[in-house]
Amino acid sequence: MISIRVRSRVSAQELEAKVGKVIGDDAYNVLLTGPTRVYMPNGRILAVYLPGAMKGVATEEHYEILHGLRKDLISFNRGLASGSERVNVGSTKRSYAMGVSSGILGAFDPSGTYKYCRLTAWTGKHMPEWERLRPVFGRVADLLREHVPDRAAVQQAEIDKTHPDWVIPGTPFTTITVNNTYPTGVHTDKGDLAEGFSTIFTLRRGSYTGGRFVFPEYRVAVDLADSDLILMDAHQWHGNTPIVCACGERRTSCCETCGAERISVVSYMRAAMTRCGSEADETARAIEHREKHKGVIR
Ligand SMILES: O=C(O)CCC(=O)C(=O)O
Repeated sequence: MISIRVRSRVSAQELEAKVGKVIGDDAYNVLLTGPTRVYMPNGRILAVYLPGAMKGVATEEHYEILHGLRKDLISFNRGLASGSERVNVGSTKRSYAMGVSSGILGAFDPSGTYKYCRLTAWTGKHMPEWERLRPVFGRVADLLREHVPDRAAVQQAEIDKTHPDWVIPGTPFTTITVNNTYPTGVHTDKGDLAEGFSTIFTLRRGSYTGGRFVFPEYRVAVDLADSDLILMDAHQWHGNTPIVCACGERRTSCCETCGAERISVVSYMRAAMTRCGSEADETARAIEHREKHKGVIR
């Protein structure tokens, strides 16, 4: 494994022009092609790239489950990461980003109309599939502990304060985001543990170009191949280049014609999960909230 330390970052002005946008290949000049540790100018770790690390771990069975999510889980809440402008719908105060195939599995803290901690709807409805996926996250966790032990330990300390009902057993993760074949606009992740570390592995099918994962502030990129893993500081700006499938089309979903598909699986800890009670406590809180607002909320 080689280590590199980037010496400079782009100006705030140059970066600002890229925020929320899908960036091109002109946004980087270093492309990682083998196992690499990347440090920021301040000496802190930016990322660890582990090519092929999930080979034989994330199997066809796991691919089928993750592939099956693509139509079930469309999110209008990815904000900057959707690579689109938010628009207001009708006279409501709510705004929505372009719908992208991005779903959340595992646990989530109170947000929006949900005033309680919960397992996401997909997780609750698909327990057998969720349990079959869990060993994959266990391997991601082992690699995080091996390669970024200090940040993994900080995250584990927060996990130890979190009720086990919300923790993926044997891991320092509470939550998983699964994206299918769309380039994220330049964004930083929100709600995950600042002092922890995030992880992304990819599963690829068919043939496409692009979808490169870029840290535009440091002009570093990587073309995550099938079963590659990157451990990364998700609080640094990151995004993808456009994805063009073998039919020649720019994709924001997997191509049903040529089969081009890029699934990215992000495993992390939601910082606010330490404040959740047990699942039973949170369910009681949800029922109480619903009773109080009968007819107003779902
Ligand atoms: O798909 C990728 O490469 C990036 C995913 C990502 O940044 C996200 O889900 O926040």
